[in-house]
Amino acid sequence: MARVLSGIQPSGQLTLGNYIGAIQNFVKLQDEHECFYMVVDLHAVTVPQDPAALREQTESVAALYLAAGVDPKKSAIFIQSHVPAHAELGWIMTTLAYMGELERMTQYKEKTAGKTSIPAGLFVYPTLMAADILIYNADLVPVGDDQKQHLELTRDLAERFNKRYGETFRLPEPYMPKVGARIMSLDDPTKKMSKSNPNPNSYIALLDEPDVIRRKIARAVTDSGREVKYDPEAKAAVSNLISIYAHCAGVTVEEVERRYEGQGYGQFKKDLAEHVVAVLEPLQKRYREIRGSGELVRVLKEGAERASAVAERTVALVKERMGFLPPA
Ligand code: AQP
Repeated sequence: MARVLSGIQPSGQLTLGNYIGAIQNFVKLQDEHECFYMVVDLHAVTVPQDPAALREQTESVAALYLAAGVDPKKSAIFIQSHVPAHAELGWIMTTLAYMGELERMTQYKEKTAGKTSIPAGLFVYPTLMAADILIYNADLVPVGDDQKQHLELTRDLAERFNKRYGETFRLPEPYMPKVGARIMSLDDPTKKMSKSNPNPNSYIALLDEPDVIRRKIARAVTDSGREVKYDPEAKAAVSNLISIYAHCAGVTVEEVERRYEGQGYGQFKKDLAEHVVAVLEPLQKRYREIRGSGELVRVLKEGAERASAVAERTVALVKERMGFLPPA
C-alpha cells in the first residue's frame, strides 16, 4: 500500500485554503493508502508563538482533522513533537542542504520580505519538512500548490542522500487538487489565503460562525465587469470564488459558470456563502463534540506510537548508513 504523509502548522485558525488544499485530500486518500497526518508544531515555532495559544491551536488542528473525516482507525493522527525522531532527521537533512537552495525558496522570501532579523528556523524549515516526509518513506504528499517547491527540495535531498550513502529513501510525489490548489485571499487575489494573515476578512476560518462566513463572502473583492467566468489571469478574484464554490458544492468550474450565466455577482456570492456554510456547519458540530470528549488524547497517543515505530526505524538506518557509532 502506498504511503501518505502530510501536516498542517498550528500557527492560527485553519482556513478554507487549508481545507481545500490539504484536508479534503487527507480524507480522500485514507481508504486506499497508509496515511500519517500530523500537526506540525515544530514548524509553527519558526515564528514566535504564544505558549497558551500554541497549545490550544495544536489541539484544535488535531480535532479539525477528526471533524473533517480523518479516521483514526485508518490514519495515524499525531503531533510532530511527540515523535522526536523528526527533529533528529531534520538536523541530518540540514547538513545535506546548501544555503543557495534554501535561499531560493519562495515561502522563505515571502515570509522574510522587508525583515532585518530573520529567525534561522524559518531558513531551515524546508529541511525539517524533508525529514517529516522521508522519515515515513512517503510516496504521496497531499499539499497545496505553495508547498510544491519544498517537495522538490525534499526529492533533491533524498537523491543526494541515496547517492552518497546508498539507496535509502523513496522519492515522494505531490498530490494536489486540480482546481483550488491555491485558494487566494478574499481581499487580495494575488496573495494566498493564509491563517497567519493579520486581517481576518482575508480568510474564511473553518470555525467561523455562519453569519461571519456570509459577511466575509459578501465583502470579498471581485473584478470589474459582472460575468461569473473562470479566468485566473483576467478575473483573478472571481476565479478564486468559483474554485471555492466548485469544491464546496462538489461541481465543476464549468457547471458554476453555466449556473450563473448572465446573472452577475450578487446571486453567485449569496449562493457561494450558503455552500460554504453547508460544508462547515456539520464540521463545526463534530468539532465541538470532539473537543468536549476525551477522544483526542487517546487518538494522539495511539497515533504517536504508530508513527514512532516507523520513524525510529528510518533514523536508525540513516545513522547506520552515515557511520554514526550505535549505542552499546
Ligand atoms: N491558500 C491555500 N490554498 C491551498 N492550500 C493551502 N494550504 C495552505 N494555504 C493554502 C495548504 O495547507 C497545508 C498546511 O499548510 P501549513 O499550515 O503547513 O503552512 P502554510 O502553507 O504556510 O499555510 P498557511 O495557512 O499560509 O499558514 P501560515 O500562515 O502559518 O504560513 C499545506 O499543504 C498547504 O499547501
